[in-house]
Amino acid sequence: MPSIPEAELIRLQANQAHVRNICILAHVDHGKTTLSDSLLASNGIISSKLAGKVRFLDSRADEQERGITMESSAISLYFKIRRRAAAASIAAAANKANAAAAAAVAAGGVVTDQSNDTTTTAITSTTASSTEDSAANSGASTPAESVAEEYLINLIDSPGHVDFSGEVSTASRLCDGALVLVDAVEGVCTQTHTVLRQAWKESVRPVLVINKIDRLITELQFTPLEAYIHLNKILEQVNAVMGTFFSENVLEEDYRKKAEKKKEQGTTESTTGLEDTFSDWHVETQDDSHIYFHPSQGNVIFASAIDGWAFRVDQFAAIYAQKLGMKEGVLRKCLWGDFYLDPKTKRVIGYKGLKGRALKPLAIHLVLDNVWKVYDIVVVNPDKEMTEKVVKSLNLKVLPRDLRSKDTRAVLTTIFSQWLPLSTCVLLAVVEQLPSPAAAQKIRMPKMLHPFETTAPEPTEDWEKGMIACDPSSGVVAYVSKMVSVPLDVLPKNKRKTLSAEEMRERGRAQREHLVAAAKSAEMGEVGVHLDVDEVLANRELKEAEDKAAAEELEGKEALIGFSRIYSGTVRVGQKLKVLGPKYDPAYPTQHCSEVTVDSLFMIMGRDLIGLDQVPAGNVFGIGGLEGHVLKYGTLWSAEWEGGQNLVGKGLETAPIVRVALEPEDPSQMAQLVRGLQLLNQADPSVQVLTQETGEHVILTSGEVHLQRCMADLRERFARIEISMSEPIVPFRETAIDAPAQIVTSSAMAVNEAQGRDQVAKLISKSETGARGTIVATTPNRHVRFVVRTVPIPEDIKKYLSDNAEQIQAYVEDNGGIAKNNSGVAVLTGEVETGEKAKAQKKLLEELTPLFAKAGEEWKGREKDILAFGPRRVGPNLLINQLGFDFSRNRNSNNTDTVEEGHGGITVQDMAESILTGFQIATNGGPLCGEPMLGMAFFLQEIEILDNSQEAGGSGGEGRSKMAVSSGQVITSMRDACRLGFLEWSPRLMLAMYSCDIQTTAEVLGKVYAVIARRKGKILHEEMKEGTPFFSIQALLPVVESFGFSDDIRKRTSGAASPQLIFSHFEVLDMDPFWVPNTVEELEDLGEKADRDNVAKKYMDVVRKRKGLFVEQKIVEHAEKQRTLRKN
Ligand SMILES: Nc1nc2c(ncn2[C@@H]2O[C@H](COP(=O)(O)OP(=O)(O)OP(=O)(O)O)[C@@H](O)[C@H]2O)c(=O)[nH]1
Ligand SMILES: [Mg+2]
Repeated sequence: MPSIPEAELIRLQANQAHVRNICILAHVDHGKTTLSDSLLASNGIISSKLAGKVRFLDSRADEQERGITMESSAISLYFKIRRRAAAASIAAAANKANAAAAAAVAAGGVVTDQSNDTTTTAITSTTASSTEDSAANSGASTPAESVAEEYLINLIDSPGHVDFSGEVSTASRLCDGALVLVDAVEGVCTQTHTVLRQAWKESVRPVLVINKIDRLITELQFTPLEAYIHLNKILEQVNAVMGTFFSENVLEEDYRKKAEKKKEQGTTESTTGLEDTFSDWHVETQDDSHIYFHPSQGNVIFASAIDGWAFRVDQFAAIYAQKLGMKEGVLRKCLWGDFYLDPKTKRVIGYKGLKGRALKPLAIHLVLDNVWKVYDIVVVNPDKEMTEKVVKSLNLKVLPRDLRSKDTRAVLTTIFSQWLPLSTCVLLAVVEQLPSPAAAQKIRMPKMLHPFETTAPEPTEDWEKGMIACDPSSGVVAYVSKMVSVPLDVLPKNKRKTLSAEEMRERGRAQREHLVAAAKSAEMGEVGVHLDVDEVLANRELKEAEDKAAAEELEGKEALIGFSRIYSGTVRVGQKLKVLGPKYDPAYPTQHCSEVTVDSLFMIMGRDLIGLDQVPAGNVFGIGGLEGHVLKYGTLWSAEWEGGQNLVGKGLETAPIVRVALEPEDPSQMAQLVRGLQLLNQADPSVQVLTQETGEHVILTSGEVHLQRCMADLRERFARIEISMSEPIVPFRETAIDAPAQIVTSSAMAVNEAQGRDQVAKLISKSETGARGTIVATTPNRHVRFVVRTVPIPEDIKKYLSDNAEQIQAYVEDNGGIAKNNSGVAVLTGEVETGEKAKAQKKLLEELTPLFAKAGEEWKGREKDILAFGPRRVGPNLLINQLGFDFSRNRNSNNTDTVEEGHGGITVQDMAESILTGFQIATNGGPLCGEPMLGMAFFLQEIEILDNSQEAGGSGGEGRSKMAVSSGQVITSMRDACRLGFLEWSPRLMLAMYSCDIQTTAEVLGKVYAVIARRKGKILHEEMKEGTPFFSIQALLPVVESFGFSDDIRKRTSGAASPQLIFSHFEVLDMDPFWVPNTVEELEDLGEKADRDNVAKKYMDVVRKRKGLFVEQKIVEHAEKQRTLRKN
């Protein structure tokens, strides 16, 4: 099949109604890349024989090697349909109405029924010769009554592995429609949920593809009836997921409406019960039928990507309608569900009409039986004669040589590629079911621009109108969702032009003539320029060498291309545009905003790029010249328009949890590493690149596979040097629980003392009279004394704080207020000026109040005294003011009466900032191993300025310098007091946990369990997948134990199981890291330090060692051979 000329594709970009931007989404390994292969083959990009085998879009070596996609790739495809004129007009009308029911035109419009009932189950041709999708036929004469329609389909293949979920969000942001694949055997998996949710959030319309149907036939050996039941179950599962999104939405909207109404009515009025019933009733009546998948709606495709076939049931409706004497539209509705063919009356009957007869549903009778039959005679019980008969009856043109092939799978592919070609079915569904950019933007844009409004206001601004109308003549608005790094030699301007065969022949001829002429002139001794053959050859070599050198220079260099979607206007090369960064805020139009000149534009064709001069609204494209302006994503805005709007959305990125420190093997190559890291940071939205205080370069990745890909990228593309990598650093949290007091304080103190603070420890000591966790601290200069009590936060509040970091952030971040308030400390009830912050504060207080009230007397009402959250001002630890006076007010404010004056004119309020800093430092690194604390509250109970300070008194100036000294000392004292208070309780480590989903067969179940148990995982849930021999297991696994886990499982189960790991939460490891054996038995069993058994201690020591902290351990220096006493 010849490939499509570039010019055709470029021409189609401008025809908006005929453009579709789609992505393929699914759980890992459900067949996305294999499916896209068939689509590429239809455009002649790869040979159709190789489709499904090469996985062309997995262009990286590691992708091919591992068999999973790691980066999304885009490609533009051409699709041509020829419809009957009448059908085409229906289609146009349907398109206009944007009705999903556009399926009315399906392939059937022109299908000729050429079936002869030679086999028992009638196999009928739905050959799509009439809906040809290739350019091969584009030149052929078209029948007078048919109309050709051409489409441009911009397709993005996304990865399914959970480590790369970030790529799914970028892909769905750019697209209007999605093909959501589900493996017919595995059914709905975790990532299927995730991608469906992402599509829902982005208002991307999905089409469901149930892939790998062949596995039901050949692997599970289902009968068509069993398969029908199984497929229905999958449909139910997917629809159930869609249903939850819908009801969530409705409830949310309902809540919002109610809130708005309340506001209107004034806050004093409370809503009556009547309204509630009204809204409940309202929920029930919302029509949600449009969101579900059903084969009769045309939004479900059944496919086997590997065997290259796919169908929607309406293809069969077209054929059988005539045969059964029914209207096509009616039959289409009956081809899936409880509909049967009454053999006597030849009429379609419902379930009631069965009257106890055992008839097959139409879906089996007319659809599945046919597919099963072909598999049966070709692969399962090969029967050459029958195959030939069937091929003939289907009127397929298969060469006898192909039919006789020993490779039954190849025969199968050949038959199916003509009977139910995958690309035609899928592309047709895309064209009919998924919206054009203009239709999609009408719905998506208002949601994107006003995510919090129930009904978006009428557009008033030009840019709003342009975006909603997808107007190519308006100003430019585009969104860059990702920076892709491409080798420089791929750029069209650097590509050595590939010559066509004709050009090459022409060139050869010219050169030969030249040589002959030169030889002749030399012979004849003509005067003039003497050109000898050697010289010509030498010239040529020189030229080639130059070319080669130029190519070599480009080799290995990378350029960054913005992967973008244009919503409005037409972007042109050389145009000037504004770039709005992700932090851009229309309120501050000059910040995070810069200007760029468009350097180049591209159509992305997998690993190739086609240079463009302009791109009109509604297309996905690549853009050059953004390097240095866009880091990971950004918005492009017409330079003529004032202001702008930030289009950056919320992604799916999994929290980056795996952290490694990197350094070049050769220290002199540090600069390359830094440059490489910069590139990596830009090219991958989910990686975080940091430089730690220690100067170490650290990357944070979302999982092990992601880490390996980043390392491969760094080594081979971005830095191109050898890099050594530290052991992965896994985060822990430190917390304390209220267990009976242990005799551990001595050991805990040992840690403190070892840190060289024994002297301080005397100044900071346990209060003799106070409750558990109360610490009295005095600064070394004995100027300030304070009492702080540490208490573990009750479970409910802790959960709230951990889950609502965003809310807290909204309160703290917008908090210019805190800085303005001179002392820097503001209680949660403090006055705040700005709207957003006030809202966040109100919400926080509202939600915390009942939780605090429930937590007991000690907590009740304390939410109003929260001075700070920590660490980093947003964490799940609290500093609470229990002083009984306002600690936050500074002396300049009016209520001086509460201010306690100390000596030298220094007040306790002057120390507020230091107390706060001490608290932040302590919560950022606890006493166990310097990891952040989680769930600790610190009650500041007393603070005073002492008059017995050694250098007390003095004038104001002296006082100020003393204050500087004291504030420094207060910071360290506060930090140590918090840490010591923490140790007064029963300290525990918290482990980062992965939630882990594994699908496996019963035979290897035992092995999977063994691996999980050895790595200290916990099985949460185990379930047999109904109707299949598969088990699905859910487990929790500590991240520290997870390295090599996937490989381990794969190896032990010979590849039968592969886990998906997603970071879930931090969990308390209920084991005292300071526990040492006390009884004689324990000592005998576990040794003096029990380091074999105390896992918590082991983890703690590893971290301490890494951080260079003191580790209590015995080193045997002069070991002698041991003798066992008992033997002597
Ligand atoms: N039996 C069968 N196997 C299939 C089918 N489609 C794909 N496969 C196989 O499933 C495996 C995964 O296919 P891919 O296309 O790489 O899956 P993917 O969804 O792109 O995977 P990721 O991109 O890593 O998420 C490959 O071994 C394919 O050969 C199918 O229709 N039937
Ligand atoms: Mg893939």
